[in-house]
Amino acid sequence: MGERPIVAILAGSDSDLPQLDGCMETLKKVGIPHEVLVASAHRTPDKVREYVLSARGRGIRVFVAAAGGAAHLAGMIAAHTTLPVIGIPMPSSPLAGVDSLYATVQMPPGVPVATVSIGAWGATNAAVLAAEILALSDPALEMRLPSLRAEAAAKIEEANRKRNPPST
Ligand code: RP5
Repeated sequence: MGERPIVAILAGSDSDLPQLDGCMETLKKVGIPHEVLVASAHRTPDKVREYVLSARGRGIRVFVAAAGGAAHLAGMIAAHTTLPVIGIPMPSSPLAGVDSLYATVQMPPGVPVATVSIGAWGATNAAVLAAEILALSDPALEMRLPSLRAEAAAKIEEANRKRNPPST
């Protein structure tokens, strides 16, 4: 996508990226330019801070942050910006994402992280939620959003057609 990114997707590790395919695909489907950065709240804290502080000036409007275990990435981003932050808890550790869910969702009052479900489900929903936020000030995007729901409904109907083929 050649346009300037308006959604920033941060992942705490390279190992999180396979969970995030649905996020990128969904943003692409509705034509939202985005960029992806691997940066860790614990391993590269300065990189996260610098990236977040420069993001608004570069056109970023929504952050999506995916991290696992003691998942502080989304919260750390939220600490440095008043742009909306969507957190995706990753199922990386032996606790399978329950740890990441608690770490991401339990932000103190005043510094919110909109937390979606664990793993790939949450990754897709993070993109949909980002699109819904951006659509509030983008009528053309608003018009494109129903296509996502229509696609999901069509899949259900296709499953029914396969299960109950029309009799000839
Ligand atoms: C977290 O630790 C990352 O977000 C990842 O989910 C998890 C494991 O990271 P790696 O050890 O695979 O780099 O910070």
